[in-house]
Amino acid sequence: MIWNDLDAAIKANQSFLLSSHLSPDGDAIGSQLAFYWYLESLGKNVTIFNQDPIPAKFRFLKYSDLSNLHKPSNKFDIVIVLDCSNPGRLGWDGVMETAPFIINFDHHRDNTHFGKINIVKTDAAATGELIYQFFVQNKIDFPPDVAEALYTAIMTDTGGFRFSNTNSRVLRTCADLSDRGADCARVYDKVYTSHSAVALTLQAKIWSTLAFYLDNHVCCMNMPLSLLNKLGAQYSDSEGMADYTITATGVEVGIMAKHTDNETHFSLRSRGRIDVGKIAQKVKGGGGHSCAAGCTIPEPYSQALIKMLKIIKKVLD
Ligand SMILES: [Mn+2]
Repeated sequence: MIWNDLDAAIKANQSFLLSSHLSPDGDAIGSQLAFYWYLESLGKNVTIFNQDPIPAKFRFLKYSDLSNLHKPSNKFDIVIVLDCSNPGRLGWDGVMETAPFIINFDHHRDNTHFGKINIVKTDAAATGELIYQFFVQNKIDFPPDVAEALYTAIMTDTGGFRFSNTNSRVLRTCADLSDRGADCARVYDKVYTSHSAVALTLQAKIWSTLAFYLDNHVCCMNMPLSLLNKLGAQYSDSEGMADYTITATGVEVGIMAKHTDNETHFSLRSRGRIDVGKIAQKVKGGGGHSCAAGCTIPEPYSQALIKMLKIIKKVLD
């Protein structure tokens, strides 16, 4: 049983590094903080390092101030990589040299099983849900702060319980997390309705780029990354905009593009019929879930968009 392997590996080792993907989201962060608590409670030495900073909206979570911005130079017994489908998505090099033992804890279906232990369950709504299952199966009694971190992980990866990965198991898990002290209204308020004035201004600019293609089956918005500097906004202030691209009836694929002069990153969304993970995989390095995926085309936005629309058109036809 995989939980026993995990349990044994943790018990046999002392120093741990926790890390997750670039632009960490609620699941990446909530999962790390919950696991940080667990390892700390066992008396382990635990370091958290993420290539990108924790967005302000998640800093209400306990331990969120412990994520290092600089890669530790020392070696660890184990690196636990959470919510990250392959080492490239970490955004930092040398994970295999950082520790002799990698634990890969994830729910992305394009996960490359790069760990010595791979806990990859693609039917889980969030990595946080897997950690919850580990805690419950091992009868680990976790405090309200940890329940709140796991609740945040699941709430954000289900788009606030709106996406098709929301099911009765997920809701029962969240009900239990509420019983254990997660404050649902507080988490919602912190994550979804605590924008700064600058963030809303940025989002208004992004909305103004709204365009429809392929007989209105595709909705697209875009943001030049230079806009962030111009407004004094953070990258994370634009998070969540991709989800609005599939709110128009008739739209099958939503595109949110973020671009520099020579590179365009696409976040893709689907209402369910089209598998955007497969669309993203047609671009080198791309991938993701069937309803939310991403890829990068090393070309200016206008050219990259033409390529992306060509790929989508083939799938729609
Ligand atoms: Mn996730």
